[in-house]
Amino acid sequence: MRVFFSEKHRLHFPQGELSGGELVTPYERPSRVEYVLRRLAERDFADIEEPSPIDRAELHALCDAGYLHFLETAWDAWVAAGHSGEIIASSYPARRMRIDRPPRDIEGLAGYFALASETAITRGTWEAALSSASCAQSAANHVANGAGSAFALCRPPGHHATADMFGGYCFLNNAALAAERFRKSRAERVAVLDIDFHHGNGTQDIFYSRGDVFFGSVHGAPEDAFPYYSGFADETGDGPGEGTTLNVPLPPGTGYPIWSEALDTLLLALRGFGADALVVSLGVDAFKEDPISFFKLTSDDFKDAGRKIGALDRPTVFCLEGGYAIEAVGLNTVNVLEGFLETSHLAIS
Ligand code: FKS
Ligand code: ZN
Repeated sequence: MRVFFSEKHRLHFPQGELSGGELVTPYERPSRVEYVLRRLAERDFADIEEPSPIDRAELHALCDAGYLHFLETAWDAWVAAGHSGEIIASSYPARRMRIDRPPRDIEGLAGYFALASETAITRGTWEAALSSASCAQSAANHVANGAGSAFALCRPPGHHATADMFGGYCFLNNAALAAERFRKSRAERVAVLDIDFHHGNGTQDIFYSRGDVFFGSVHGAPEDAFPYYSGFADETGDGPGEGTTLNVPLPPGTGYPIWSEALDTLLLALRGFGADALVVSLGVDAFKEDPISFFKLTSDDFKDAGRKIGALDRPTVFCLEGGYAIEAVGLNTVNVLEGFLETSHLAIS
């Protein structure tokens, strides 16, 4: 399985994440990727490629122009305004306030385009986000050209990012870009399967009224887990997309017996949908030792989950999302890929 990876992810390394009322070292940090690379090397995933440059047209087709302009220029505007820390959003257009008037002031604009305050923007964030997105595009391209599968080693992650909001460590929705690349190629119908512990609100939002892209997710119940305000079971899609969103929220303490049943439910729905290609939002924060999540999966469970996904036999792109039990992130991520390769008949290259 070919891996797409760019060292440019390092350009995004904020010093602070707002957590529990303190600024802590971000959970989503560059070393996560080192552990994945190390495990890939141990398990002979030697085919690692630099992604092609981002396809701007596809990025602009997916995202709001004002949002992209904000991401690209935010750091310079922040510095020009005399701020010395990192960009952290603190004011939001909440209920009944004006979302039709993006402010000129950069601090206000940051909140205008944010969905949460834990995620800082720094000097290199934009370039890192572009490189991450390009990994997803290149991986989808590789699979669209006939490979059975590919792994986009994305960092920063993407599934919380909507067309016009960042947050939850995400800036550009990598999985959605991969799905769109598939749609542009031979795939009439594409499915996104999100097994990250957190609900992929961004991906859901992007495809919510689309009948050609299915979104299925198993995640911590919104009553108890970020992103809190989406991911309920009654979100099923809209208009032409009615029935193409499927959420399985699960409570604190959930282990593999229940989690894997949810995965089976999602896979059955994907099968019924008749997806020509699959994008997996591959977060491994459902792991029992994850510091910010509450499921109880073991490393072996991730391998089994991979086997189940492989049994779908769809051309598949995996996009890395979350996972914060840093030293186990490599093992758990690669276990999913290995399980997949065990059962997928398409996974020849
Ligand atoms: C810790 C609260 C953490 C934010 C959680 C973000 C999760 C991000 C993720 C992604 F895949 F996007 F990286 N709140 N005090 O794992 O879903
Ligand atoms: Zn997550």
